[in-house]
Amino acid sequence: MKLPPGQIELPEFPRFGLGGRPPLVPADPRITIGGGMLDDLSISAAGLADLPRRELTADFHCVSGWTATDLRWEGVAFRDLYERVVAPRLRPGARVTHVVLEGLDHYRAVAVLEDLLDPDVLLADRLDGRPLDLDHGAPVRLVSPKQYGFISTKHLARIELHPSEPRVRYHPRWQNHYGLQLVKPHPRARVWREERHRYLPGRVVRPVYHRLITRFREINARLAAPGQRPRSGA
Ligand SMILES: Nc1nc2c(c(=O)[nH]1)N[C@H]1C(S)=C(S)[C@@H](COP(=O)(O)O)O[C@H]1N2
Ligand SMILES: [Mo]
Repeated sequence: MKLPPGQIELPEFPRFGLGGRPPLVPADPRITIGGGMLDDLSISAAGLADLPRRELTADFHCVSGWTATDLRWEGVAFRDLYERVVAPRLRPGARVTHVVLEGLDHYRAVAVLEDLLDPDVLLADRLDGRPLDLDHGAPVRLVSPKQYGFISTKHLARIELHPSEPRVRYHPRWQNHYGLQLVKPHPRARVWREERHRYLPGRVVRPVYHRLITRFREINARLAAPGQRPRSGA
C-alpha cells in the first residue's frame, strides 16, 4: 500500500514515548471527562463496555517519519462516546472546538474536535487480538490513524473540552524549552497533507527526522516496559 508523503515503513511497531518509562496503571482505571461546558464525569473500563465495539485495521504514522502497517485495533469509537455520553451532558449553548487528551504519564495532546469525530478514531483497549500492553498505551489509548501519532494519546486518563484552542505543552518536562516553539505540533496533524508542524513545512524536517529514527528507536527500546514481546516474530 502507498504510504503518506515522507513516511518510511518499519517491520515492527516500536514503542515511542516522550516522557520516559510507561506509567503505573491504577487497579480501577477511569477516564475523567471535563471542561467548563459540563460537570466532570468519569467513566470506567466497564462504562466503555456499554458502547458498541469497533474493530479497525490501520497504519500508524509517527511525525518523525516511521510507519507501522496493518495494526488491528479494537475498542469503541470516540464519536460514540462523544455523542452518547458527553453531548447529552453539555450545558445549553456550550461550544466545543478543541479537546485536550491527557495520559497517566501527564503527556498531553490537543486535537480539533472535528478530527476526533472521524469514525476511525477509537479508544482502543486491544491490539492485534491481545489486550493493549503498557508500551502501547494500556489500559486504553486513543488511536487516530489519519493523524500523526502524537494525537494518539496512550494511557488515556482525561478528556478535556475547550471552547477555543488552549495553550498546552505536550509534556511538562518541556515547560521551559522555548526553542521547541519551532517544532510545535500542527493543530490538525493530517498525515496525507503532511501537517507535521505548525510553523515548519513538513518536507523541511523530513531529512533530519529520518536520520534520527534509529536513535529514537534505541532510546525507546531501553525505556520499554520489561518483559514485553516485540510485536512481530521477525
Ligand atoms: N501518554 C502518551 N501518549 C503518547 C506518547 C507519550 O509519550 N505518552 N507519545 C506519542 C507519540 S509521539 C507517538 S508516535 C505515539 C507512539 O505510540 P506507540 O508507543 O504505541 O508506538 O504515541 C503518542 N502518544
Ligand atoms: Mo511520534
